[in-house]
Amino acid sequence: MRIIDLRSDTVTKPTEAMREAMARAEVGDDVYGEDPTVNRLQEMVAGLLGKKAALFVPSGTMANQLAIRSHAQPGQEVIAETKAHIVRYEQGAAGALAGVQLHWVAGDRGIMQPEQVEAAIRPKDPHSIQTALICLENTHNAGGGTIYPLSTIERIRAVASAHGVPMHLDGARLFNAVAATTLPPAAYAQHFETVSVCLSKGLGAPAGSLLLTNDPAMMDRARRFRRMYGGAMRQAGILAAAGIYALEHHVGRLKDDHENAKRLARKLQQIPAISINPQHVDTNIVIFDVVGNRLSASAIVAALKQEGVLINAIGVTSFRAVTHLDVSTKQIDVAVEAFARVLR
Ligand code: TLP
Repeated sequence: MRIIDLRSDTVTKPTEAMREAMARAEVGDDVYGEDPTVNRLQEMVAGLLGKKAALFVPSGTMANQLAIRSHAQPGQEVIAETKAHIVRYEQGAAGALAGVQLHWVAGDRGIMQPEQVEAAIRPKDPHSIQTALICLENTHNAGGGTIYPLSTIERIRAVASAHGVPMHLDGARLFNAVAATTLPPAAYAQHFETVSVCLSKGLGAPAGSLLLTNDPAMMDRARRFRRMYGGAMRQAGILAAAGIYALEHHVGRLKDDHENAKRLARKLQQIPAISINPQHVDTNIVIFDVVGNRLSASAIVAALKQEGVLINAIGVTSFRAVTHLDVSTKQIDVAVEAFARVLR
């Protein structure tokens, strides 16, 4: 049985052509700044996002955490949406490693409004904790792959600038937003002092993320914290080559994943036990609920696994399915048949 793995777009495996690019990569010691392939990737991504500099790091979590550590002082506060990856899935690193407190703001499918952000910024009085950073996530993972409207970002930026607070974008899936809107990545990135992007989600590279900024002092701090956090690698060009290959070959095809996600959502809606609004599927993430079924979420996940379909439960009745380059349209249809059998 061929497994249809919809748990995440992180499960993709490097293609033969990507592996060849990795095998051929010219390498050097990146701690000395001497890996030509890492340098090429950094320049390429900086150019795409319209930033002066990029830093290659092992993971999206590290890119976000370097941003938080480099922007904020211990004892300060960072604003993030309640379901943000930084809040939910980074093992409390902002508190544990940067010594900051996260201030959650509940968005609508992950999207915060400027008025909410403004209300969360602390007054500059001597009693109050100080706001060091505002973090946005685009697309928003737990919100359901939601695209941040550019106009909302612009209005949040205006609030941030009025209060002198910098902004960080968790752009792990920024290229999904780019593929869906056809806006250039720089149109989003220009509003943020720092941006992280991942190569190992829908782009299909085995590992690697980048942190971007225009500010040389910020880049210097991030580079030092990368070393402190154990993320300074040596002949990392092997990984960077996969990233370059992914950016050259896998950005355009992200819209296929979005089509597959919409198809999955429309078909799941036909199953009586499933509650889903296909209109809420902006990109490659499909979040839905199973209502009134005798099976628990973990029992449903286990039953689907028996049928060769892997998904994640993300709540008592909620599930997440993610489309990616290792799942075909045909497999979406096969997966829906498995859902129908399990939830009959
Ligand atoms: N997300 C993973 C899990 O950690 C939940 C997934 O399967 O979606 N920002 C966002 C928005 C993310 O979705 C992720 C990974 C990260 C950051 C972290 O990237 P990595 O896994 O490279 O540390």
